[in-house]
Amino acid sequence: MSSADYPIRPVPFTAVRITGGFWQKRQLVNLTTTVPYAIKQCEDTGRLTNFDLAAETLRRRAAGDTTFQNKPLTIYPFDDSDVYKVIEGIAYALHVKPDPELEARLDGWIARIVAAQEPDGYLYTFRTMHPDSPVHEWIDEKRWIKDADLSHEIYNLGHLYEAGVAHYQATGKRILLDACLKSAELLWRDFGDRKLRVAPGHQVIEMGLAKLHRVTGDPRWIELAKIFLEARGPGGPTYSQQHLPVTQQTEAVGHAVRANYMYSGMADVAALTGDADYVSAIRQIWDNVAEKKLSLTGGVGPIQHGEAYGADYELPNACYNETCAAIALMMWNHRMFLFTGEARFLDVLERTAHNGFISGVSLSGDRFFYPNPLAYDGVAKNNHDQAGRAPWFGCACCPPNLMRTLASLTGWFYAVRDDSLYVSFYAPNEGEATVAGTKVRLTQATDYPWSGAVRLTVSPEEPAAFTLRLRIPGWSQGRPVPSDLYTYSDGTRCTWTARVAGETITPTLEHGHAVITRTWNPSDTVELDLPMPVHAVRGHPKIEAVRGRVAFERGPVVYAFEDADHHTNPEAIAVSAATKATVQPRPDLLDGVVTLVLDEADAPPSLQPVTLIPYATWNNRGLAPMAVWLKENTTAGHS
Ligand code: FUB
Ligand code: ZN
Repeated sequence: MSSADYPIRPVPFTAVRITGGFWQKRQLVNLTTTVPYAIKQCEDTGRLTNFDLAAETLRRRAAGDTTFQNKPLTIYPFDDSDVYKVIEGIAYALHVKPDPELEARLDGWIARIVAAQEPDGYLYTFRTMHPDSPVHEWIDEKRWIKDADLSHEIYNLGHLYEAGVAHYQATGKRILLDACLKSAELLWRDFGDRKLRVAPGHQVIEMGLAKLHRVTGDPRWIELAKIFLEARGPGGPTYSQQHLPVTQQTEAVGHAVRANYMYSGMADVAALTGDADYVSAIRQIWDNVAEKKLSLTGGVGPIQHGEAYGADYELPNACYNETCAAIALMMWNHRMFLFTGEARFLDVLERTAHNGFISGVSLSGDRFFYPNPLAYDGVAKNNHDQAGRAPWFGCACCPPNLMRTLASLTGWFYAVRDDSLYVSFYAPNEGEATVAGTKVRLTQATDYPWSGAVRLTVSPEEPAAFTLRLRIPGWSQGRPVPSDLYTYSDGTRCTWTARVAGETITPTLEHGHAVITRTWNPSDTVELDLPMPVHAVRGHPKIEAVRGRVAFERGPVVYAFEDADHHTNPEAIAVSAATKATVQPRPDLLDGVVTLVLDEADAPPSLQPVTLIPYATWNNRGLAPMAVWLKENTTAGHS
């Protein structure tokens, strides 16, 4: 087990249970619908059978049938990774709630995967089932050679390692973890001496190796992650972040999922090895994203061609913003927080989580968005050739990624450093952390994100002195994002308040956290009140797509106009930033949301009242035009 790691340690997701509200609904649908649905999709589409086909080729050839080979049932050489992500998600689900039937099903899957592994540890169904010649143009005659390009051999392994570690931690069973270690030994033999230099064309192996390192304590795995990072640049494709050595990269460029996975992997390697150069590079890149490349919804990677980050301020509304890119951005931001203790990283994470991430799955849990645009015309087949939320995709990276993230998101809620306990995320939950040697039970009662009133009960086993660090979200201090990329039109800061054991306190703010140091007694309460007015938001003048437009948000939730409410295209209306907005809870709508009703005097009577819904819930009522950024009516004289 590794002792060097992030200075701030997250309280594991297994120690925190959501007890109600926004995330409980989503997590429940994830467990009861998305998990079985994703299992069925992996089985029905042939993703799992690909492993059987690879195993069959191995068996038949070993038995002397030297020309036998199979063809894959699916399109992409990275389809193995969907199975691994689903396993990881199921493992997280099992951790939270044991389910012998599900575990047995997983055992069956894992046996099929292990049977497809070649004797030397190589695991990649598309080559193993069809070894005499490449069965796909992305694959070379030889192993690894085209990984720098598109073979995804090493990418698949990154997801395998994440799954293997999760499965081991959830069940105590070593079978998948052992397959991972056998595969990692092969990587070590092939790459460990640096003679073969391949920069993985799609990152994620770095995070997978960091997890293998943490669980085994074997220093080779983190060394390998470093070897893969150091193989990058100069002169390679920007698309896959091979244009420069990683420590010289200063801007977020290229394919957004690849990029954000790489920045997360660099953070892990830095945490585990103390390599400060990685940290200074990803800090600069993060500044570039927060200042110039982040959608209001917390999505990134707006350019469809190359699924990529754009130029500075290139933030179109009909954007791509892949769900996986949002997930990878959250991973990266969480890691930045674990390094620094700065709440601004969590502010971005929170914005993405409540908007551009959770928009990726329908309220029913079985329909998905791959891109998450901020405007839609009601007809375009922009969701990988499908209009509206889709049942699945040929390239199905997003749904299983959503599923594993939702199953484990309580891992963001709390963190500990020495005698400090960080409260990072607000949602009804019960958790347990150890701070300065004392076990502390934590309970949050709140209706966040619909209300900013949070009642936190802090219950150490016995009276104990430690520091509570409560995140005071940027939005409650008049800053929608940690930069000037978006601003509130009224420029106001709200006055948040905190009370401890019934007494009002005025804690100091450090790195965006209210710091409360005292001797805590069992059942002490902290009441945090974060007022949640509705804000009209404007974009930086350099963002062409939002010039002359305004968006609305409340707390961490971004709102959208959807034609399903009005039967009018959002482009037909204009609203004033000064319009009075009424906050209207609608338990009957979209599984229970809070809507904003704009008292927009200049809208035609047929449009009154103008209702806005939380962006993440759009397209749950059929196809209809939608927009986050509405034309601004600057002539109306509203109060
Ligand atoms: O290349 C594997 C996955 O497919 C990427 O992460 C997604 O962006 C999609 O291209
Ligand atoms: Zn994806």
